[in-house]
Amino acid sequence: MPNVLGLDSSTQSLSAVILDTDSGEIIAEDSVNFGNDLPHYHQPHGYDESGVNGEVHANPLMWLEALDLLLGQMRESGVDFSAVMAVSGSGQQHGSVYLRSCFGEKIAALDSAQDLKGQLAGCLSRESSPIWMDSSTRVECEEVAAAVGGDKNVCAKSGSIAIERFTGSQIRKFSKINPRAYAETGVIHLVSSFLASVLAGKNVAIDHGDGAGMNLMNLAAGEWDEDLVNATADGLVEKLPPLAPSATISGPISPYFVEKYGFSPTCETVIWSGDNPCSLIGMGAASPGKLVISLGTSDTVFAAMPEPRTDPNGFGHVFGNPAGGYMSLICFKNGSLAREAVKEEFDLGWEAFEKEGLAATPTGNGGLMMLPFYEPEITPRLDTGGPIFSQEAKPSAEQSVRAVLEGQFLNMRAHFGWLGVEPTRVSITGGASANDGIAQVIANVFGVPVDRLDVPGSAGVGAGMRAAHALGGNLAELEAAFCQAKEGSTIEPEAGAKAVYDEMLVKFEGFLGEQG
Ligand code: XUL
Repeated sequence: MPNVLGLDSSTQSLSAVILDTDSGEIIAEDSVNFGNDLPHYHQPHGYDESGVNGEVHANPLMWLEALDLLLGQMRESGVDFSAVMAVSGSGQQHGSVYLRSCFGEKIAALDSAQDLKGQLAGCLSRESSPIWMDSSTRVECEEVAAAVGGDKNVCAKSGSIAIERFTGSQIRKFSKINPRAYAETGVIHLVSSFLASVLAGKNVAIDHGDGAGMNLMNLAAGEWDEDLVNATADGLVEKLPPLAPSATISGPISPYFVEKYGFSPTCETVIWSGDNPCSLIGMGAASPGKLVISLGTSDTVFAAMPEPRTDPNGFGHVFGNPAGGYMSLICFKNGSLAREAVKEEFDLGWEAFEKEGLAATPTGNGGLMMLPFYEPEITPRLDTGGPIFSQEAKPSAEQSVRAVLEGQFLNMRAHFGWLGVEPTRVSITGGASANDGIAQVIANVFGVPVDRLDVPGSAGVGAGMRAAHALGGNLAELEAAFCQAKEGSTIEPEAGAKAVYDEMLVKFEGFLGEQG
């Protein structure tokens, strides 16, 4: 089996991994950080920080320049792209790129003596791209929902209620504030399909994984939903690329990359997906049964779903699973944000969150509970104005550490039931996943073993695995090769702990309910 390249265009960086599917090894890895390596865009964290009223945009030319820079620096360091048989990628979800009709012709005839940015800058009909952090479209969400009979209908059709960061409301806003530029737009791509098109040298499809994050795709049909598209903006259907299954091969890589970086002219391009669908693959969780918890600034919970279901409360999302079927994604805003707030309040180190630190307090914290919502939470949608405790006396530092962790993972348990997934294992990823104490609380709250995988950047690895899968590779074999638990890293639940949390969950749900 061949070498495959997985790219990951995330909020802050563009990274690449080359997987040798014979040996099961990652043979090359590299990354470009937008803030450090491309400082002239003045977007130190990958987006313009001067946006007002919740607007968060990024410069799409920065993503193009990053692609040239990354491939160039890999080639210089001796990477042989001629051995790569297929390439796919992962993009931060929801972000959109607005292009004139000439984009298709331009990417079909790129000159390898010039760069991507210079040749494609003139194709942008909107200079900046709204990204997933943008929350400026409350009004447009309400308008779209009202036009199709309410959020219940939006959710039943698209897998999510109308969400500010999702692409549909962002497109609607653009069509309202700049109708002329909207009219000049020939094609609207996601970050994923934009970069996939550049690699393929032609406009390619949006996959069902990322397409589901737009509030425009009919989840059951895997096609654009006429009602949602019409409710979003005039003439939108002609501007949307087609939708296709994630394992779609879009043809050989554009000559630009052959001439400039030494790719083989027979290297296949596979359409890209969103970072969460790619992570599902990269975490070895493509089949139902495994729950993945990603511990980041926000925490996310995702899992393959045995059947399509939507969250009756409207907090969770359903996307296409790149391996076929569906996946869920639930996002909790107060992730490391809340853990760090406790750490800072008591001037603690991370060892306070390790097993030894947690040993100072009992499982269940003697009944003390915390709603760990330092910032307004989105699951559930609740603004408590800061954390709330179930007792009046001020908790100690040790009690607060346990309370924030138990509160976070009980809140996850309280909100993932609609998936219909009874997890037999939980895999954790993200910065805080290395912490044994945090992993132990997760194992105890869910009552199942917790694995830490040996995957450096699950979205990029998942993109590479998707490329191999599209070429005919066996996904189970790819998972066995690339998604193994790190040796000695599995944490088993402690005896009796699950029973404590089963009882506590009922009280926690009541406590949540009291907040209205
Ligand atoms: C998911 C979401 C984020 C982005 C981050 O709905 O908004 O996870 O995909 O890259």
